[in-house]
Amino acid sequence: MERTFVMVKPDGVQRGLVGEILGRFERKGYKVVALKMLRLSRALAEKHYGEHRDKPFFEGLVRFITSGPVVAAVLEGRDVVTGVRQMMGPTDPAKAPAGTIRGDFGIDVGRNVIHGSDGPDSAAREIALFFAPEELVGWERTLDIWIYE
Ligand code: DAT
Ligand code: MG
Repeated sequence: MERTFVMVKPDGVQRGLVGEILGRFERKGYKVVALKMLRLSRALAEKHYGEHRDKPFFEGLVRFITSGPVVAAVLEGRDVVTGVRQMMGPTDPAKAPAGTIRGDFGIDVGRNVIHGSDGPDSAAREIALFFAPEELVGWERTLDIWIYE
């Protein structure tokens, strides 16, 4: 089983979309194994978005992501990294198909409501950045026989 990191961004929290977004992942069949609300420090935001340090949008991105609380989660499931990215849709909501989270709830690329790791390596890095090992809860879900053959 694979794990990924997702984060409802400050716009998603302010707009009351936390339940809707996490609910989509739950209904898909992914299992929540860690969950918390926090407000990112500038240091954590700069680390999280380190790959974008030299982009023109970096400063605005850091200011936005630290502007209010976020809800961070770790999801577990088969091929969950790819599956979550598909459910999120492309970075720019204008290009995101209806039915995806960004397509359904976003308009502007700078307000695209959700973050999700883009690969297994970034998933491992981001999970470790946001959660201590003891915050990751391994649990048996009796429902799994109805989700996985
Ligand atoms: P994603 O969040 O789909 O992984 P990314 O890693 O390329 O996309 O960029 C991180 C975030 O930065 C993205 O969610 C929104 C913001 N961003 C990306 N490209 C941008 C742009 N051209 N203008 C403004 N913000 C941008
Ligand atoms: Mg990214």
